Amino acid sequence: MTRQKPSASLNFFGFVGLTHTLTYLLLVLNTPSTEASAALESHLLARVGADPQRSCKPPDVTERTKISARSVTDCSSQCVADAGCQSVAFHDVDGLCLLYDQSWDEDQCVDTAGWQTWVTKTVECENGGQRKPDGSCQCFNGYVGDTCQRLMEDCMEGMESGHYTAIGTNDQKFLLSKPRLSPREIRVKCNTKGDIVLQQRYFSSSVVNFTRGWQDYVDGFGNNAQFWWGLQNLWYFTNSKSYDLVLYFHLINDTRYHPRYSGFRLTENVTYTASLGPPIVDMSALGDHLKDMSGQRFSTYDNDNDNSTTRNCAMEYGAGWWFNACAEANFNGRMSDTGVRENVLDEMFWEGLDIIPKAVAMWLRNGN
Ligand SMILES: *[C@@H]1O[C@H](CO)[C@@H](O)[C@H](O)[C@H]1NC(C)=O
Ligand SMILES: *[C@@H]1O[C@H](CO)[C@@H](O)[C@H](O)[C@H]1NC(C)=O
Ligand SMILES: *[C@@H]1O[C@H](CO)[C@@H](O)[C@H](O)[C@H]1NC(C)=O
Ligand SMILES: *[C@@H]1O[C@H](CO)[C@@H](O)[C@H](O)[C@H]1NC(C)=O
Ligand SMILES: [Ca+2]
Repeated sequence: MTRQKPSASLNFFGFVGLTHTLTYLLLVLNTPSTEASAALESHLLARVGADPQRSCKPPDVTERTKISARSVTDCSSQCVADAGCQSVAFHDVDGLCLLYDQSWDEDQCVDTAGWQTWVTKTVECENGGQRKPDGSCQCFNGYVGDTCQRLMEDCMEGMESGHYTAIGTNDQKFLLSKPRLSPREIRVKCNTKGDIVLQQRYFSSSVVNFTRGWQDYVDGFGNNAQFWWGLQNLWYFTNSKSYDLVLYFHLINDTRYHPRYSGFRLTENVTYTASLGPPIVDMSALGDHLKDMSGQRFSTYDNDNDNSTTRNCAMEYGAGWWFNACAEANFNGRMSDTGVRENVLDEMFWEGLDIIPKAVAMWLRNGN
């Protein structure tokens, strides 16, 4: 049983195919006890052997170690802890546990009453995963599964898999994900609640300009801190699973709001029409100012798909959005540090708030 250390550091986009050898014990023949089954699971052990009733022992060769063990689990863990151990034989009446430095297949196992034989099998933690002391794989970068063999469908799956906290030193991290509909992997920013961050902005001296054309809004733009994730990504995700839309506002007086709308989906991938259900939190303090958004196509100043024949809403609002004719909020509008609403259309605003947010975000949260 060997363990290789990573030979290169992980890099988000170009991580190399590090492999770690994971050894696991396999039951050759004989039925595992309940206790043994638990050990199999905790060590990622799988069972082999066509006839589970068969009792057998390895051929007559000298074992590397002969010890006593309370159970086959106990015997197995002795082997897991021993780097040279390839197989074990356990006698369940006298508790004899034999460790071998070689492995056996079914044909080599000699029928002998009272003995059960387990062998190790070498598997790899894939995609940069590392073997943990309990024998399972710790995955990175959005990979999940017993051997880190596939990408998570979304942040929530990554979080629930236990592989989520593996990278990133702050509370948000970029991972790779592959929703069902997407032909390729997609880079996602995940927050601590398992949400996908689809838009994030705050005022700074190097504020990202959100007055952008169509292709930028389709593909996404910005940097790791201030960005628009992209309509095509949003289309892939919202058509692969159900999501709610959570908005986050951090006002300049430090008040924060998290309005949540049910059922956010883009219904097609040409003009990216939004479908949005009603708010599922109390909006009385804030007012529902996305109520005109559902059913609208996405518009940018160079691609006017809004519901006004006389206006180009995206140009007036200096932003891409699902404008009706036009909107009561401008999440993608210009940010300023004045703290005071100027009552112009192209600034970031939410109708009814006389002060402007210093930070906003939009999150996709798993829905029903
Ligand atoms: C943002 O970009 C738009 C379009 O290129 C441009 O007209 C505008 O001046 C820019 N705003 C700032 C603050 O740079
Ligand atoms: C757009 O959606 C259609 C299904 O409505 C799908 O067949 C097609 O592959 C999608 N194209 C892209 C680029 O997502
Ligand atoms: C578009 O605007 C018209 C009024 O001009 C309105 O009747 C219609 O419901 C709007 N469409 C949507 C999808 O909101
Ligand atoms: C911050 O401003 C909002 C909007 O004017 C107001 O509703 C809220 O009460 C203010 N919060 C504090 C702590 O002053
Ligand atoms: Ca128009």
